[in-house]
Amino acid sequence: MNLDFQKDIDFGLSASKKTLPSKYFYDEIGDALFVEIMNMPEYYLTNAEFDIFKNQNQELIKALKLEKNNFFELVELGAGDGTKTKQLLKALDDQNYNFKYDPIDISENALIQLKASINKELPTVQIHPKQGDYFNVLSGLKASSHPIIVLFLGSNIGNLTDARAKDFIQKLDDNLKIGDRVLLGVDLIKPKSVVLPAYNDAQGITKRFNLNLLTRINKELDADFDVDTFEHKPEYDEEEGIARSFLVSTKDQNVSIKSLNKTFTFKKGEKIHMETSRKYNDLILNGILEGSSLKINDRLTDSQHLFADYILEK
Ligand code: AVI
Repeated sequence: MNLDFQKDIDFGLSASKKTLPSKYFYDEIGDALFVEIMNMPEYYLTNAEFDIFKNQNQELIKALKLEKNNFFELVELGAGDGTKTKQLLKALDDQNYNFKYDPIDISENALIQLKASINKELPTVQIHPKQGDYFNVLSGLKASSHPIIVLFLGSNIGNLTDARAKDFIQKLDDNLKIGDRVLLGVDLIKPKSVVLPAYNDAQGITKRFNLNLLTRINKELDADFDVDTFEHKPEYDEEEGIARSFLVSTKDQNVSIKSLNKTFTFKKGEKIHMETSRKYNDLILNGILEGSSLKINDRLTDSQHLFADYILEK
């Protein structure tokens, strides 16, 4: 039994405005649904960042100030399947840069698959996967004399509230030394007509992705959510630049969670806040970086200016 999961679900559903943490979307089914999301025509984020890695890898290398004769370590937080990163690794490898690649992930399985695919596609790249908490791994690297380049891609920082993103940056800052760099991928603020469909696709994959957390609670906490009685409703506030996903109860109902020994009441129309996806610009990012010693050095955007990879330096 995962006690954090139990505690977080209880806390979220007991709040006056119900909420569930989106970090729990990613069980085995959630991982597979997220792969489907990344392949949907409406979800522009993945293709846009891939475009930067594929078509501007030389510019990335320059902006990151990577030097051929100076060994460096590329540390990727939450590496996934590495599709984008492989473009950069290939460019570095082809040009004989001296580096190693350390993907960090909570999932041992994701790391095993990533190592196998890098060994096959880029056999001369040194890969050292590290399973565990990002900051535990980073603190272990702090003593190294060579530069650390942290990759945090995919607008994953966007799933944190601004307060949590600030905490995250602070912790990252604490675990880096002067001169280390961060490549931070963020989705840019843009019109609702582009953002909202990315979270409300025609095939209903994002809806299944959200509902899967209710199914996970049913399975892991012995609950009786009837997923057919919840509707998926994403919203996007263009001024703030924040997309939020909600599940809305279509009727008055009670849901019992046996492992908590509790029943939760839902009114017809009551919402559960499922996920925050913040979009960025320079001003917002500078606000998040305030108080840390990380500064924006550069930024690259895709050809349609949908997505940005910022280069930060400590
Ligand atoms: C992982 N993360 C950046 C995605 C996002 O865009 O917020 C998760 C996602 N949620 C719905 N679609 C994709």
